[in-house]
Amino acid sequence: MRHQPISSELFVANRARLTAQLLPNSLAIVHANDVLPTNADGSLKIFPNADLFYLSGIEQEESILLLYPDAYEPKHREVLFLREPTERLQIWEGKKLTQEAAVAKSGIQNVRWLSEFPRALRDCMLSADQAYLNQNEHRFANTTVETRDSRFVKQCREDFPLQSFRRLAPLLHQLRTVKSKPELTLIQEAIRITQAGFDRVLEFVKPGVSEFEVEAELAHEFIRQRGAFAYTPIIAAGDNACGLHYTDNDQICRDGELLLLDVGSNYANYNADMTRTIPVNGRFTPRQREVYDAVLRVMNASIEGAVVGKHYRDWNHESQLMMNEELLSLGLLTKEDVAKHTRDEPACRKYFMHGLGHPLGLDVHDVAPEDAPFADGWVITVEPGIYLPEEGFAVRLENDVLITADGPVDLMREIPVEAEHIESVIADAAVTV
Ligand SMILES: [Mn+2]
Repeated sequence: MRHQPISSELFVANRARLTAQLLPNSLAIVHANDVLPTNADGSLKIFPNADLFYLSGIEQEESILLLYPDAYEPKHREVLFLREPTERLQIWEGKKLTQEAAVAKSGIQNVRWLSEFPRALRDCMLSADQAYLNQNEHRFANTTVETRDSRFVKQCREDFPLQSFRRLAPLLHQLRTVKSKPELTLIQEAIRITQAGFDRVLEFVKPGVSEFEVEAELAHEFIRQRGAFAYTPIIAAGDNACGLHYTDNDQICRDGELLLLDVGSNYANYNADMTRTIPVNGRFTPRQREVYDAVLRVMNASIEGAVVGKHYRDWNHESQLMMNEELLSLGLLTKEDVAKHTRDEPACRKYFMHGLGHPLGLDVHDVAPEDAPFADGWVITVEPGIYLPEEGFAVRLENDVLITADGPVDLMREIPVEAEHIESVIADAAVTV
């Protein structure tokens, strides 16, 4: 992996936090993600399983983590099972983790080969009172394709029909939402790399460049800094920005247009998620500027409003009320429209149709406990937007924010966002060239 080594203390601490939540005499098992097939004999690069990484720092395919803190046999208390790095495997697939390397990465002392897993599983299943099994329980997850974890659940139900199974995901959601110091350091590194990519785009963009050339600038900067795209970037000029999930990035950026960039770098599996909207020729038109400033005011006020104890739905609703007022000033809504506003039918929905933000971490749309209020240590995105297909542009701005007991901390406060600041950086870049 390209990222710098991470101290195993992070993963040791994460396992301690999880095992403290398990019922007595419980087993918990987490699997790596599948390497997904493409066409013919092709496959995608593995996308590390966030839960396995969180608990072990292991990113290698087919790995299995078994936790049984109350096991009678000390060797069963914490075990990592890996593919055996045979000579043949290393010739065809490259270097794989040795037992020593896996111990150093994870802090788990007992690292075994996969061939020993079935026997260990049977031993543990027959002495544990219950087994916590994992599955993707993100509310909006696409579950069409079965994961290794979900196939394992089926197998366990067949092989151990009288065992009592419990859901691991709610415990992991609760733990993963609250970021520890080392995790924040990794998120901040992802943000720093994202900022470097954006700086590069500010120097690069001018009328006539294509969206994919902008994407290439970002890719260059992210990869050279040990990062990678956290998600397929949205590089959308003009009215392309009005399609919320536009990722073709195949059009030309024209004079007078705005360019919306929804991009973030990933670093060591932690993600940044940023949106900026910049003028292709370096100057906002008066109309673009008034819409821009409206979105910026809503973002700044929403960052201020991201406080401990607030529920997402209320925070989101507050942003809609602010947006109603902005849209009224912009002549996009009438007083009658605003008077009809309800939580279910927000007046601003025609121009601001998506949610205000989401938790961020090992997943871009990170897991979080259902219906819990914001708490100290959460990292969320704040991303209001106004979409005007009739006028051929959209503005969305997005910063990542750490919620603390002392108030919100804008983790992207150093990335240019004021319209005048953006204009001056682009102007300076033009002079230097
Ligand atoms: Mn986002």
